[in-house]
Amino acid sequence: SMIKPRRALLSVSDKSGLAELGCALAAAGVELVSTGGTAAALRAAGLKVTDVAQITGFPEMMDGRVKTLHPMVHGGLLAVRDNPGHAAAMEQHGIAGIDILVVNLYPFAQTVASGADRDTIIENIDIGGPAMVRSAAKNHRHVVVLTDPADYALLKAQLDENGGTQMELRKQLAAKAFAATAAYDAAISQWFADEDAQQPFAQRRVVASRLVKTLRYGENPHQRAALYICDAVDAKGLPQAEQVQGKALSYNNYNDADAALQLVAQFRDGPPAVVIVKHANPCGVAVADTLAQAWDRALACDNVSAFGGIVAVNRPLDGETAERICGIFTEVVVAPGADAQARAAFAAKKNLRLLIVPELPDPHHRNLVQTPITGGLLLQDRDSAQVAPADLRVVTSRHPTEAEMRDCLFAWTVARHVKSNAIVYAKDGQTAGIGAGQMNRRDSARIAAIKAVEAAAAHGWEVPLTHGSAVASDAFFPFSDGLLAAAEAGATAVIQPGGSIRDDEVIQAANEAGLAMVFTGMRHFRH
Ligand code: 93A
Repeated sequence: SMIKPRRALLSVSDKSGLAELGCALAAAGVELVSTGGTAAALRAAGLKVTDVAQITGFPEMMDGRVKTLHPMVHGGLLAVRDNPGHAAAMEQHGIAGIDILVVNLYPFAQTVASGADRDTIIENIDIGGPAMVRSAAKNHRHVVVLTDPADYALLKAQLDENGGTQMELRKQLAAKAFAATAAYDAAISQWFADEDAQQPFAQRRVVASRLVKTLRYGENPHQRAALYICDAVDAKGLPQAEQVQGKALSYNNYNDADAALQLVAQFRDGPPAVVIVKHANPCGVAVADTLAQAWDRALACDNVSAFGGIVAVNRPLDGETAERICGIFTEVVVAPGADAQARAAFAAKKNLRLLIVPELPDPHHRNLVQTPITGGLLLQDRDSAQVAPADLRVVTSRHPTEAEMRDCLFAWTVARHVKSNAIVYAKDGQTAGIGAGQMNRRDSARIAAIKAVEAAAAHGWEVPLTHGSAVASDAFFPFSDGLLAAAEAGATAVIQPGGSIRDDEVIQAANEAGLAMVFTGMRHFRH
């Protein structure tokens, strides 16, 4: 499977590393064939080059649109060397094999990004380059294809070591080559879609991602799974995390860590905040003067559920907070930094996965989210919209106090990150009870209250945290029962979208219970 190369075709727009590679190939006795600009660059480096025109018998023509699109080139790339029919065709037509292809494409995306005019953009759609890349990659049993200057060193190393290329490398680079042409065509189709202003959404490229790694298993051990990173335009600018320590992240770890990260990002510009997530739902969220205090307050909400949880914080971790987090079994910690003491504290917990993000993502980032359904997928904008203070409408005779209003908004921020039906009680910047994922709103209100009562008993508090709290509901109360359940749990203020045909009944119930209630006009379902 080791192939000693005799001939290389080089045709690159990005000429970085080219002269060096050319020298290495020439030194290995490889004949260099090249297109106009690339040949000039190689000659400038003092190398002997055969023009591709000499091989095709045609000049590069039509402003370079037709340079390498020729059987003498593609025959040389595609011929199966040990196939007698192919060998005969090579013989008959005087086709010499091309063993190394070095191509990088016209810079289409960069041309679009530079604000170039339409004609220039069209001219930067590479045809001959991808065709050669695909030919060489298809025939990787015989040909090695380089599409990225970063890989030149790999080839040089193999030539130095073996005087030839190994199948393993050729296969790996072929896979990369097809990924490159796929991404290239995706960028072109995306540009056409973006041009069609009538239907920008419907034309989105949705499945555009790169395999990062396969995971041990999926949500359950019998499910296969892998991690992909989107290179969709929409995902650009989202920070990626670095794992500092701990076991490999599982499928559920990724999912939960993302839920925690997204929620803590809501507090990006606020005071120290801690989020504890279990099964993609928050089970404790708090802000405080210090991260350590915020941790205590987040944990107090539901320390039963916090066991084996995922923790996210909104500022670099200090040693004290890290020590406290280590006080309970925690699967993953996500933070925009951790100081030396924090790292030392976590180091004692071998399995704990510590993820450092360079910065918290913008909670208003307008990327797309997809949900698979049988035989297809649903695509929508991420729920990144934010209700403006001016859109809040007090609907009860009693107005919320300033403190109640703060609690309402805090609860509202958390509620949008809780699976529907979501009910969140909060007091003084601390969740007091979270009810998630129930099929009716009243049950979510009651479950959150029950948990708050249990937490109070566990901590020896006289009253649960829900007493004197604000309650947020991710969608309107269709009946007054959910609201009454919240009032019974001790809530004094309510925030919800409003918009039910029975709003009047719900408002009347709130007034009778002495509650202050605010309508947001915006719903935050999360299913
Ligand atoms: O216009 S093309 O699609 N037609 C071709 O036949 C062709 N062959 C190679 N562009 C073509 N190329 C591209 O030219 C390569 O992909 C590479 O990006 C570029 C190198 O041109 P030069 O060597 O003149 O700088």
